[in-house]
Amino acid sequence: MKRISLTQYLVEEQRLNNSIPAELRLLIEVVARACKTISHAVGKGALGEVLGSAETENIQGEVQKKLDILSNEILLEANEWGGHLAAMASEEMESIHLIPNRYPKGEYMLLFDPLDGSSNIDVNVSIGTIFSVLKAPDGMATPAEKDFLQAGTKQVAAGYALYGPQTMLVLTTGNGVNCFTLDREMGSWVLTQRNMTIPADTQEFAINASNTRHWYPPVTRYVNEMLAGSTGVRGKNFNMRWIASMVADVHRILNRGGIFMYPADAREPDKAGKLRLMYEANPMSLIIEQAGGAATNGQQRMLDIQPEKLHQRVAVFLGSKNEVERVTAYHHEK
Ligand code: AHM
Ligand code: MG
Repeated sequence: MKRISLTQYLVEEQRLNNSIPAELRLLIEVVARACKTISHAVGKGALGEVLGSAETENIQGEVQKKLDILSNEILLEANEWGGHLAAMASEEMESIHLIPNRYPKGEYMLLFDPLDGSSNIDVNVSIGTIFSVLKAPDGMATPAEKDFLQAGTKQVAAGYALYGPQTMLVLTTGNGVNCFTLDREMGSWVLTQRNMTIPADTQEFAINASNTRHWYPPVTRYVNEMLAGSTGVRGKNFNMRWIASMVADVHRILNRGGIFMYPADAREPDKAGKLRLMYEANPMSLIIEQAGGAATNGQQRMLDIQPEKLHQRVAVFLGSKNEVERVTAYHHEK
């Protein structure tokens, strides 16, 4: 196999399609390098004394793990000095992070969930980093939270690193989805899958079924129809998978199709689900759409939602197109 590194891929993409300006290329390489560092820390586990709780709470009121904080610091430090960013925002930080005065500023803004799948950190199950890249609005002076509140369609790049049996980086710059595998001995990202595509139909779904009693009727109907299998209205059997790491669930769907759901439910009617629009739903939705899938909040296309708050939550339905369209249609029926 001829090995194509992440750097070679980005340079060629820039030459061929002019889709990756030099600053964006630097940004992606810096994020990818930070993910290597996080992967190393995750891989050490107890040997690196990085497991367990940090006994602090993040803005969402969730107890942070040591690795959540470490991953956040790794991404902040890696991205401060390159001159490619105007500001950063993280699921783990209440307010946006400005680039220190001593460094030059760039035109991009980076958002990330430094380590997604927190409940899996201490049990050696796959976890990941999710990131999204926006452009600073024209004429922006000092970046403020409102400058980040751009619809998902405005993302110029999005990706995730998956820390599983292999460490992978899945990336889109709006021109398809490509996957790189970390060669741990060489320390380099190698292109291993080009133009990932999601089949439009599937017989696999992912949802946390322990919340069944809280679901709203469209979700209950949709899941019950799948559970009825070949004797029900769907006329076929469905399989279920739930890893509780969005990165790992999305990665499976990118590879063999499926639908991922984290609906809003009646537990906390004021909260639109668990997942965050800016750090989780939007970057994943761009990747899914770029691979031919679909993503909605049950009502509308995810990427069209105008964010109102940095840490906004959203219901998520994403994956194989025909299934996402079906469950979205159920929400529209009276
Ligand atoms: P986190 O950002 O605190 O890790 O939460 C997000 C994760 C997703 O990766 C995953 O899909 C979901 O939470 C799992 O939730 P649950 O524990 O309710 O099944
Ligand atoms: Mg998360």
